Amino acid sequence: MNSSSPAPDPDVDLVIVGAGFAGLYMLHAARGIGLSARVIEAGSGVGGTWYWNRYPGARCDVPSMEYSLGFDEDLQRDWEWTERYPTQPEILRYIDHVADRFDLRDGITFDTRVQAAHFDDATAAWTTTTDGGESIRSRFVVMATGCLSAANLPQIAGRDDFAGPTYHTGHWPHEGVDFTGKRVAVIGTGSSAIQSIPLIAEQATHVTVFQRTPAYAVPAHNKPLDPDEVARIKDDYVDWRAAARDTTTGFGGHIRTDPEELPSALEVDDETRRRMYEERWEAGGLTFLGAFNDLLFSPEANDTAAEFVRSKIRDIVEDPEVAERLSPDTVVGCKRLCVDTGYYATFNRDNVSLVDVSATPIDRITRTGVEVDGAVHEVDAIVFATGFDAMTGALDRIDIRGRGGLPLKEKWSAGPLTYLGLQVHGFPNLFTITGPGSPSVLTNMIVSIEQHVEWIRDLLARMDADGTGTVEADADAEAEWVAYVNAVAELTLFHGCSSWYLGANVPGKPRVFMPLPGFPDYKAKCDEVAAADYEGFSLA
Ligand code: FAD
Ligand code: N01
Repeated sequence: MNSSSPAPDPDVDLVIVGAGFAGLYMLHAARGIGLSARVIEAGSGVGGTWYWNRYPGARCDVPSMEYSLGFDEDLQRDWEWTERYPTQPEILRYIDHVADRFDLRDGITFDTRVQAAHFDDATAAWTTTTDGGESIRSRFVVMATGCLSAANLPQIAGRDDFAGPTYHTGHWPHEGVDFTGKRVAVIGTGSSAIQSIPLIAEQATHVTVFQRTPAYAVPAHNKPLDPDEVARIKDDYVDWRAAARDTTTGFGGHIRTDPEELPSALEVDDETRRRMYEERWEAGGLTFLGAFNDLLFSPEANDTAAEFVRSKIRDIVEDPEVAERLSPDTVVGCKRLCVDTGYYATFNRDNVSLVDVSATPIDRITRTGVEVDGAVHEVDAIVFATGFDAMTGALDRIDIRGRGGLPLKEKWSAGPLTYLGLQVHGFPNLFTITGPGSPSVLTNMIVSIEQHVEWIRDLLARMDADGTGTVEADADAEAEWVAYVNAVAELTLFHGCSSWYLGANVPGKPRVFMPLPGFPDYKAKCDEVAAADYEGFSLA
């Protein structure tokens, strides 16, 4: 530490909240530049998302060779993934390996929730308090709290009256759940539901799915990895990762066609368009939306993709009435695209039924079931696959106060305001990893996490070298950035539905599009800011 640090006697240079990919890499990076750091984690182990989301079928849908850390050549060469889309246990084993490999565990306090983080103007230090009764003083606080870590439990009347067990996919019991012989309600049809319903249906006596908005899902075509292909990737891993960082979403660089070289969906004939969608459908995965260059910009182009998926649903689902109910009529990709294994086909099973709650919402949960339109669907267990208070939820649940005691919640009362998604004016030395206003959830999150951690690391190293005490986003830079993020989002079709990207899934949450589309331009901007001696930030 530089001896001219103005913070008198901090306990530690950095407090990092969260021990998912972001918190772990931040700890490693801080230690790498000689800073002391402590991670506080609510869970009993590392892994974040992959520690909590243990529901049947939980997997990533960015391929494993890409959904993995790229900062260490030996790590990426040594680790052997088994599948194209690994399961939650395999990803958790990987994160455990990372924690052990880089000796990170001694820097983490588990089973401890951060309740507050307050900035003291006089000493320019943060005090972080935990539910364990500890107060930790630090120069910096890094919120690695996750974009999808604050579970959203809908306020349905009678929720606590239900006599049987209830589960949220994001807080799944570690010992697993045996649904054999049970009638199960699943509320929600987003990615978590789409992954879990086929497996729950294989076990349960009956599954009743309560659908408010039908989802678009493209097949995963998951498979074991081909050792030859893995070897080829590893031979060229650095360039391969660089190509991924050069795509809008931070993955798929090797199969990418430059968006400028892709045609519009409207400039090809029907047969060519159908063939191109078929090719993507057969390849499987999220790159379906990369078939044409205007699917997220032009409603007419988007509708060709939407109609293609609807035609697939009609092909797969035997009962035309059920197929119709499962078919979305919204913009495909407006809500995050789901990647499925047998989801639509599950509705051909005799033990699966679909209840449409779009027009008549769930009235209440009773002692014995879920009541819709006056009829009770009797069940033995309820699964809430109802998602998360995304991007701001985990931060909102902490009492964060900046200069003059300003609560972050108050500053963000009309929606999140950040500069680069990294900092908030009025909150010096506080950083958010993959915060609102950065590409985060629109990308391969590992790529975004690594970029954020490395950017913060370089800034902290620079501050430490020259004795800078505080860094704070300027008000003007923040206002311009927020306007820019809104302007970029306005160019897209992301406003065309009630998604969690907009906060629309949480009653009362301001409706603001939170992530920024486009990883390469964003990264270039962050690099430019750093090269211009952190333009838009005040270093004092
Ligand atoms: P997290 O992994 O969410 O970790 C945050 C940690 O902070 C948690 O452990 C939490 O307990 C802790 N925390 C929060 N608040 C506090 C507090 N107050 N005190 C103490 N600890 C706290 N992304 C992709 O790119 N590709 C995918 O295929 C993909 N699949 C996903 C599948 C599921 C089921 C889910 C839910 C998300 C998926 N994501 C995916 C997004 C995923 O969240 C990120 O990829 C990544 O794991 C986030 O890492 P993180 O460290 O930023 O946050
Ligand atoms: O949550 P969601 P999720 N009554 O918000 C419904 C990542 N992820 O956990 O759409 C009835 O998508 C809600 O309905 P509606 C990924 O980024 C990835 O599934 O709001 N229904 C919706 O259908 C993903 O996007 C994977 O009308 C109610 C569902 O609950 C994100 O995490 C796997 C309701 C919630 O869907 C979140 O996914 C899992 C109510 N009162 C997660 N309240 C991969 O495959 C909510 N709903 C990589």
